Amino acid sequence: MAEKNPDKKKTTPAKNVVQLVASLRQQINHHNHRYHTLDQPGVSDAEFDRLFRDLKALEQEHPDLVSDDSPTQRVGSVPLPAFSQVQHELPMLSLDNAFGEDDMWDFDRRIKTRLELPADIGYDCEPKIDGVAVSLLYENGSLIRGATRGDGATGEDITRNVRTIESIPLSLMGKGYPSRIEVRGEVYFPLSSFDRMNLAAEKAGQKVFANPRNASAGTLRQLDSRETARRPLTMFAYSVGIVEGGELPETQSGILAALASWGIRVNPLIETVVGVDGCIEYYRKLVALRSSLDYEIDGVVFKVDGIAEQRKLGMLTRTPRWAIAHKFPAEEGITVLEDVEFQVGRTGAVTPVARLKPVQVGGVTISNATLHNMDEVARLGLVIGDTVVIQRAGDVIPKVISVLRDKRPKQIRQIILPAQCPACGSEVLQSEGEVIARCTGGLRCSAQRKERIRHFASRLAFDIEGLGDKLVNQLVDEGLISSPADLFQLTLEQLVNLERMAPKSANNFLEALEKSKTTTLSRFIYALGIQEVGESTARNLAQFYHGIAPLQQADEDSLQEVPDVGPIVAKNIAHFFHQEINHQVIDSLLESGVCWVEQESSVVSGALVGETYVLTGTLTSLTRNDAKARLISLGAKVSGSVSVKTSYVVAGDAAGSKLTKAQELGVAILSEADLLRRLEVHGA
Ligand code: JCF
Repeated sequence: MAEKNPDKKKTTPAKNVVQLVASLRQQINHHNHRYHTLDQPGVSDAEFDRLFRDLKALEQEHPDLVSDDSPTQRVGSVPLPAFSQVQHELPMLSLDNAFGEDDMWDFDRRIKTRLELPADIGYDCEPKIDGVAVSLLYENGSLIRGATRGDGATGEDITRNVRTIESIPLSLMGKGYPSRIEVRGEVYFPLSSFDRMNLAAEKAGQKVFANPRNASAGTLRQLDSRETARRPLTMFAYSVGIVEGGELPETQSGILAALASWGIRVNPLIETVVGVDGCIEYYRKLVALRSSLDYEIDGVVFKVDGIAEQRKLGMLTRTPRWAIAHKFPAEEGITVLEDVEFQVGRTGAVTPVARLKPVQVGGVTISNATLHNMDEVARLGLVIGDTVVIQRAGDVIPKVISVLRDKRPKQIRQIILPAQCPACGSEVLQSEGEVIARCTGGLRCSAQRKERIRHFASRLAFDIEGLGDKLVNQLVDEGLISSPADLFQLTLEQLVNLERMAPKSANNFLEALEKSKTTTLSRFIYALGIQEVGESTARNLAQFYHGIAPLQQADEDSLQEVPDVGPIVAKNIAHFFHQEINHQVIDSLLESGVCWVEQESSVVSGALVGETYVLTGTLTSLTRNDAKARLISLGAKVSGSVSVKTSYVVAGDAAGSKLTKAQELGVAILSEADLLRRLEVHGA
């Protein structure tokens, strides 16, 4: 934004000044692009500084000439109070993983089968950067918004921060770009700068970052963009989201080349290969190159190169069928098991947790690892005092993978499952044939209550900012809350009386609570914490029932009509709603103003929108769940009972009363073969 200088007379800049400013900007952008994007500096630092100083001086003399996309405007500005939310118009996907060559061959086979293509497929291969995914929106060539991935559907508006990143163009170069285009990429902290920064921070007694990934995430989420501007973040683009008002090439490699031609930074190691053999060769090459790169990679991404083929393959819940991440093997370390503690989870599961002598693994200090359950402890033959091999892969909790028996000391202690819950003292029971031991205290157990509240507040649930482990412990231990619903009854007075809670933080927390009240039905269902109802099942339930009341009343039979809900999950859900306390919690949440937008919008398009199917009888070439999921992915509804509203009844073998009813009502009847043809025609 231009600031007016009151001492200066308002002058209309002469035409040659306008031209000079434009020329300086053009030169600076050109050299910036060469230096930060192509890694091919064209002038000396001194020469570049001179151009920059000249431009700054001219802009100071003629504030009217300052524009948002001037290279002088990358310095950041005053802190924001908070980030606002961004709804991604197209979801930002994650990737399915392959952990070895077998998984790669399976991936390739699935693709060839679905595409009915016997010939080898062209794959685009990229290093998988261990950074932070961001979305950049360009309108008419100007960068107008930057956002984090968030949960894939909703991210945070970090426009001010991405504008400070030198390798991200404020305006696209060249021509031929669509009038509206969303560029997606991975922002990272170069390793060389990371080490330098941490060393300096350590000397100055300041906060050091655990690893470059945390440093990039922390830097991108700075409310003070001047701080972001001081750090040398950069980005590699890997794909596009929204594209309007223009055409892009019909291959992934072509799209990346087009992005590069518009000044976007694209990894020079990206290649297109043929078939799995080509992918495996690329993977091996990257394993060898890994330690020489100036960024961390945790694997390699393979994508079907043809966009038409990608479209035909479509997606699963949050990952595309046309891409896979071949992960590098996890990193290992050796340390001593000093103790084992038992943690009580959300559903009462009592889990042994290893307390380890702190050890560095892949640049991260590890002092805890999961032992899963007592069967695992027995399988490892583990005792306290043992020297163990631990493994960490990316973000997942480290685990103990083996015991070094010949290092066992004389002084050891056995690991014993406690008979009483360490949190509430209730009996711990392990049912016949079950691996998991559970605390029988239910919601009387403070550990279960805490975990339930933590889950409720977590990112994919209510996403309540500021409600971390410490605050949950404090609130439950002080007796201020015992269920998620109690959160919304908290008062400012109660909060400021807590230890280490300043009035400002208390206010922020109340605001975060208020903000979290507007949610979606699927997040709401997920947040309830029903055993084995994850994010994807919650979404299916939301799409099926369109409301919480019908779900609360659903019986096990009806629940099994929902895609991916089998007898066990149906039983868990029914059991959950059998408990009066859970209805009270839901009522109380709704009374305190929790609400969501009416329709779950995940599938609003598709070839079969408006059609309702009923499946009956036994299908032979696919499961009913699979059929349901594929119909729903095309926008169809799948119902459990036949009515005049039913569009088609699919009759498998030995179809019974539903088929009769369809014949009575004159509803169209499809065979299994008809269904398959229909699914295939529409690419599901
Ligand atoms: O470099 C990455 N971390 C990366 C992440 C690269 C990709 O090509 C990706 C990705 C996440 C999702 N592609 C998708 C679709």
